[in-house]
Amino acid sequence: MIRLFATHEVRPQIELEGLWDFTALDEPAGFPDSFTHTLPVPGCWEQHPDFLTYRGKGAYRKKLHIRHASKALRLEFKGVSHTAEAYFDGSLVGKHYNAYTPFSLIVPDVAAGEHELTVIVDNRFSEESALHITNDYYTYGGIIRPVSMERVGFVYIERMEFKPLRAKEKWQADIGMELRCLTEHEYKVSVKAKLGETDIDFGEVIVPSGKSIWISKRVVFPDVLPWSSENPRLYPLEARIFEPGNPVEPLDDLIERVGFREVKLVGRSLHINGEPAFLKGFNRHEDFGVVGSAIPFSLMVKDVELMIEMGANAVRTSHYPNDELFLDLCDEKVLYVLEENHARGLGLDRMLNPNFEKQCEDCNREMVNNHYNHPSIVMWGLLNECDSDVEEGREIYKKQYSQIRKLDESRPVTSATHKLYSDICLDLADIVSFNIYSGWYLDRDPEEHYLDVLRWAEQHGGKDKPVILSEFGAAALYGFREPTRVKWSEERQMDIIDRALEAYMKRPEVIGTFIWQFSDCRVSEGSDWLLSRARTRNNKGVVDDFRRPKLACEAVKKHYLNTRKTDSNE
Ligand code: ADA
Repeated sequence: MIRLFATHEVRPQIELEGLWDFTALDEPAGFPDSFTHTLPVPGCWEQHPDFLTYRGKGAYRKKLHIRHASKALRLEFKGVSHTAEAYFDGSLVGKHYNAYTPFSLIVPDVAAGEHELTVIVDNRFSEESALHITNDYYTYGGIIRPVSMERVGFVYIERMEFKPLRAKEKWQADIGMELRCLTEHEYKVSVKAKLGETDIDFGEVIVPSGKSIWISKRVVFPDVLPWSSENPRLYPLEARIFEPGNPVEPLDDLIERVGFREVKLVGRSLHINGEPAFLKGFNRHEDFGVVGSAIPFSLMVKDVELMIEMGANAVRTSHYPNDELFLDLCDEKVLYVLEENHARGLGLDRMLNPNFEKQCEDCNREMVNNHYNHPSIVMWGLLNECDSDVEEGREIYKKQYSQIRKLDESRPVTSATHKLYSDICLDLADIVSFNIYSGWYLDRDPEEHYLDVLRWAEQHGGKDKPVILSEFGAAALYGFREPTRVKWSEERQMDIIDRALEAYMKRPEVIGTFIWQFSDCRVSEGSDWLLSRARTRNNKGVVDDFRRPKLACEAVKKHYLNTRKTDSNE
């Protein structure tokens, strides 16, 4: 399943889901001529008994029977982990780096008949890869998210952006659209859209040969309902293009699903549609027992239901952009999302890797452009726990804040720091976010520790800014219960989370708490994590990797269900 709604009625689209041929590739890897296995797409190759810990290259192949010749096929990959080279009938058609962002490719002039799509996937760590490194989560291998194949013509709609604007209880929106032309000649089209009962006419537009153009329009919507926690009203926004003079047969379409909601920081409060909101959140990795990062929809629903059952209303996509299906679900169920770019714990040596800047820029752009329309996303996060305490680091933070703000001026931007007494980037953020492990790595009471950190932050760029506790928590091994309540026991984890929530949630400047973490996750096997990560898992989940609840769930419920209203801190 690609999305929770159909994105096209006009453009033919099919999902290339199912069993694909697969073979592991040895170095030096040429183009594969034979295949040894079949593997599911979407899926991680670690699901197969022969590849449980395989780190290397692998080739996936899908035979395609194409009924109608087309000007172009548009292939969209929602996530390939972590590097992809795509070949159509043996010719390279595109490359992409980063497991967690979507990318699309155009294959021109495709004849009817039999064809072959081959994707060479690489999940190795090397100097080429600045973001995927051995880490406190696992970089799985494979085509981990859906792939779709679409037939497009001379001109098509690449994407749409919907920015709702609330003016005196009335709603307007800026609607933008990218049109692409694939012919040698410019192409004139008339562009129309519809949202609810409102028809929107963009008029006639000339799309220059071989190029993209961006068109936009501000539209007033007198009778729409806002997207809110009580009623998460979502509207299809349907755009179509036509040959001028032929308003009956559309050439192409794109459907987005949007909601009317506005995010604002007012002093030290977060306002959603004018109401103060408090984010009662979890950090969540895309990792689930045997399926790894290729989480099927039913298990995404399970995660969302479990979080909501504990009283949560927010999730931080630590530490990378998430599958759009999960974001669709957050739109429907109202889990506010702090969506994070992909860069966890990278020190200056990594940040100065020659590929770092480009790989981050691509990730930021792909994240914001692809996820712009989700009302559930209420803020962007960048560079979790990178080197924000040195001048070279600060330059990088500055660039990324400015890039994200240029791409989207409608959401606040933050960055989770653990440089609690040395960060020099707090002034750049809209919200100050601390990762703070009082009671676990540091034997300090959370309230006293937090107040100390806050005092320091106030004098070092964070004055008068709202605060998020972006990570706090403790590890516990599922089933290890101990009257002594020692570290690693479920009891100690519960105590630490209980005390932390008690300390943080009452603070007036705190607009959100994100427990580290929702579920246990697999980590890289390596010396860095050998001693602190029993079972090669990060065990700080309040549920384990198969979602069995630990005692800490009760502490979460105590605070998230009973203190502060569902989403308001008034
Ligand atoms: C950091 C980091 C997380 C995780 C956590 C921990 O704050 O951002 O990814 O590694 O520490 O468990 O120690």
